[in-house]
Amino acid sequence: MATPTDNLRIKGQRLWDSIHEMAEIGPGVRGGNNRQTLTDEDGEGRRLFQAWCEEAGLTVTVDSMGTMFARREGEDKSLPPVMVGSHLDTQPTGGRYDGVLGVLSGLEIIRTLNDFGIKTRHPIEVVNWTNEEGTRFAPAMLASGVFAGVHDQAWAYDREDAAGLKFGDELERIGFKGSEPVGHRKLRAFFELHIEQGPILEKEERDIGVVTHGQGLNWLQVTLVGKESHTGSTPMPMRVNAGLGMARITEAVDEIALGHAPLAVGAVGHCDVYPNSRNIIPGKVVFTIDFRHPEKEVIAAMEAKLRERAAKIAADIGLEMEIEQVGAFDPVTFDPECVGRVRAAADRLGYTHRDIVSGAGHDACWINRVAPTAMVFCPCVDGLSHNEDEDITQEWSTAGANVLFHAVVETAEIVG
Ligand code: HGY
Ligand code: MN
Ligand code: MN
Repeated sequence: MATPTDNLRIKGQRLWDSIHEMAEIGPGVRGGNNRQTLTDEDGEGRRLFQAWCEEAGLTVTVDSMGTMFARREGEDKSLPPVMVGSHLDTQPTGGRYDGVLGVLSGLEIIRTLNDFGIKTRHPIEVVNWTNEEGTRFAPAMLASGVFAGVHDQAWAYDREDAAGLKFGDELERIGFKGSEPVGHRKLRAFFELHIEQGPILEKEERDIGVVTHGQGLNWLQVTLVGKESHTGSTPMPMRVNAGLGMARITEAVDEIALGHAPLAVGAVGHCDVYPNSRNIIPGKVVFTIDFRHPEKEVIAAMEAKLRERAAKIAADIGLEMEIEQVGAFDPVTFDPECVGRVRAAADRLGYTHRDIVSGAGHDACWINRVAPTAMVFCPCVDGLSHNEDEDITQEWSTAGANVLFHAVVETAEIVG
């Protein structure tokens, strides 16, 4: 059914310019970004986003987890807003588009509505969720998790980074500890545009991914304690090498994931070795395992197998072992009505598309618990992300933002 806005498009060049202006804040060492959550660079990026929102006539509020909501009033102020956004924080060696594309596409929707003087019945709010990445402060999607009632705010405030700094203190330090209670806002729906962070769309030459589901995630932190001693003079049979334990468990993670091919994935991405000296056998290691799969039962089976194999590896070497879950969420099924709007918009606008399951976690995965939620994916070059070489084309960003625009505006209901 034709609608008055069918021929409306966002301004792709304006979006592209904003993305690359944001990318100048917290530059990486190879052309990407290092704008980790609650750092000075994150604060600078937030202030630039706030300035742009205010230039576009939006009212910006900040909640007590630092999440930013930039509101365009609806004709009926009493209606719950349609929210659209993602995250501005990046990995330490992150790309320029992971998260940023989704936040600034939300702003581009507002800019386009302003250009044409279009009003909507529901208010629209552009959102920047705090600490999506979960690198500096585990777990990932921390603020959207508190918003969805999954995490307790006091627990979140106590999360510490590698230097022992607390989340709550750092939020205050950068000036984004807002007064609004978290999760206080009821919403009509939430939409998030994100790069796929995988190879499927580019390989199949599709413009758009219609995200129907998100796979589940399980982060297990393993601590192994052995005995520090001289790497030169300690006879091999006398060693209690925590580093060896980590190496064997890392191999086991790979085997367990491959044992559930083709969809299961597993890796160790973070590790701290103590005392981390060239000529001391590691007395202690702390490392994190990341298991993911679209089915909850398989994630549980991988964890059980890991615990069994790790216990044997530790016993064989004589290591003490502790395994703690530091992050997890079940597989997600997004809202069929919102997903249908994304698919219909891609069709109407003439973009090639396919349904897809998200391999990465997103704020949308938590918000789906408290409001109808859907995601739009655009391709990324070689499926690469969480790497400074992450890259997309302007056409892909424009197509994704156009589909997002139509899904959001249709849900917010144009007036007049
Ligand atoms: O880990 C994730 O999937 C997300 O990038 N934080
Ligand atoms: Mn992301
Ligand atoms: Mn990411």
